[in-house]
Formats: sequence, C-alpha cells, structure tokens
Amino acid sequence: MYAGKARAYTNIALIKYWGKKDEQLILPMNNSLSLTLDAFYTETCVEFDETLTEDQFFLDGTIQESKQTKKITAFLDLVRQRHQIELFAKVDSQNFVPTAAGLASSASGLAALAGACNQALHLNLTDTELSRLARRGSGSACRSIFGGFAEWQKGTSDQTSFAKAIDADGWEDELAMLFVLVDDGVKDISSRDGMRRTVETSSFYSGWLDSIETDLTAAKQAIAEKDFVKLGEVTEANSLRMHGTTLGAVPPFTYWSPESLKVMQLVREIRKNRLPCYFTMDAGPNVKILVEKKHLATLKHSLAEHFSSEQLISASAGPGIKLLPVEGSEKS
Ligand code: 2P0
Repeated sequence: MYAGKARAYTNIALIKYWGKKDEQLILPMNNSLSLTLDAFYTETCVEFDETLTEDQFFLDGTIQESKQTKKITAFLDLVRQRHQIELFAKVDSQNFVPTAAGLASSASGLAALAGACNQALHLNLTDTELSRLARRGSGSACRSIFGGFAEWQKGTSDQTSFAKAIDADGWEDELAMLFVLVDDGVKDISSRDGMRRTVETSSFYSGWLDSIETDLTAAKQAIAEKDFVKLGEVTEANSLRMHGTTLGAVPPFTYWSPESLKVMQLVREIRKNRLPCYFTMDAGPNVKILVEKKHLATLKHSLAEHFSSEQLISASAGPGIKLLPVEGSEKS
C-alpha cells in the first residue's frame, strides 16, 4: 500500500479563468490571478491498495457515486499512467467549510489529491510540478498549491501551464473576503460545461479575451502598489465581464440569482456611502466581497440587516498546500 495525505486551501480568482483551449490537458484560454483563502480547505488521504478492485471516493465519510468520482478517477488514471502504477486507490476527502453551504471546491479538492499522490508515491515534485499536475485534475487547483496571490500562466503546453506565487510583500494579510451565501443548492450548469458552452457559442467571448491583458496588468500593478481600490475595481469589472459572456452563449445562461443582484447593489451602495469594497462571483450565485481587513466588521454590520450570520462567512489570505502525516497506515 502507498499512502499520502495533504491539505489544500481554496482560492478565489480576482482575474477569472474562463475557457479552455485544450480540454484534455486543461490548458486555459487566458491567464488568471487568485487569492488563496484560509477559511475553506480540503484534507485528502489517498491509498493505492492492492486489495481494491476499483477506485473509491469518500467525501466527508460518504462513498460517492460514479458521477461525483469522475474527476477523481480521471486524475488517478493520469497518475497511474505516468508512474506505471496498476493499483486502484481509496480517496478519503474531508471538506472543511464553516457551513453546509455548497462551497465544496474542486480547487482545494484536486490540489489536495495531487499533494496526497505526490506524498504516497514519493514523487518529490516541486511546487511548479505539483501545480502542473493539479491543473490536470481541475484548472483552478493549480493556483491552490500556493498561499496568498497566485497567477496561473496559461502557457502553450502541459509543461508551460502552471501557477506561480505573486509576492505581495505581506499585503495579502491586510485583505479579507466576505462570502455572502445566498444559495446552497447544486448548480444547474457546472463551471466545466458553462465555460465550454461559452467558448463554443458566445459572441461575447472574444471581447472577454481582448480584455484580459489589461485587467491582468492592472491587477498586478495594484498588488505591487498595494492599491486596494485599483485591485477592487479590476476584480469587480473582470467578474462582470466573465458573467457577461454567459448571456451571449447559445442557449444563454446565467449564474446570477435575484439574491446575487441584491448583494451586488448593496455592495455598490456601501461603497458609495461608507467604505471601499468590491464583489466577485464564480460559477454559482454566491457573492464574494473583497474588503480591507480594517473594514470587515463594518461591512459585515452593514449586511447584517439583510443576511443571517450563517450567510456571512469571512476569510483571510490562506497558506499553500501542506503535506500531512498519514494516520494508522504504514507507508511502504
Ligand atoms: C476561476 N472558475 O478562475 C473560475 C471562475 C469558475 C469561475 O476555475 O474544468 O473547476 O475543472 O478546469 O477549475 C472553476 O473551474 O474547472 C473555475 P475545470 P474549474 O476560479
């Protein structure tokens, strides 16, 4: 038996990854930039075991159906093929989220699995190599190898597509992200399907790609200058543009719910009247608000009359991936 365990934290993109140019290798159409967060993480233990006759995936103690296991099995197949292993594996994942809020993230999940495989099979991968490997599980996972800010450089091949940490001179510790949980249901259109449909059919997609370079440059400049307003403005604008592409798809779709729009409007009002804060959204209706830590309590207070405390979850910048000791199992 070969066993390994790792913990990876989720990340939220400020400049979004939206679209693949290679579905098989998970090469993105554009660079993206994210902040890894401390509040949500996944711990995954993997055991390659000669007694198994198929892969098994347990999530929070419950064995998952084949639909949920697809990304995991595909990833394990890649690892097995690369490293000439013929054993099936048991994957035991624990998602640490403050509430049962539908925030389970493939970024933290697949990054943790990559880390666990690295340890189990003694691959001794560098962070860059691990980022590349995690990317094959789920694109956004390649950014969760690193703490703080990270940029996924799209590259042109399996070798050249990976994330890198962005040194923000500790500024990330002054930032916070407030999650406003408006809906915990399972999404209708997965991010994988949503981005595929958008790339293939949206007449707005070329506009999205045209805007990336400018947004990325602005975001990196803002980080270098520790300019919160500049980073917030580009974060919000980039998210809106990403979501704009879905409206131009055939058939059109949106991840926004009426409650998401309500949060966006509240953020605009709070920004006008009280303090700088900016929203961003991913492939679902929940809204994340970027704010300076010093204003987090006031922001929460302003939203408290509209949302319960269970709906408002704060996060700070989080660390990179960590290997963990495997309990009760002999590594061989
Ligand atoms: C991001 N998202 O940059 C973007 C913004 C969602 C919206 O990365 O197909 O689960 O496994 O590579 O990484 C979610 O997509 O997709 C995502 P796959 P993934 O965070």
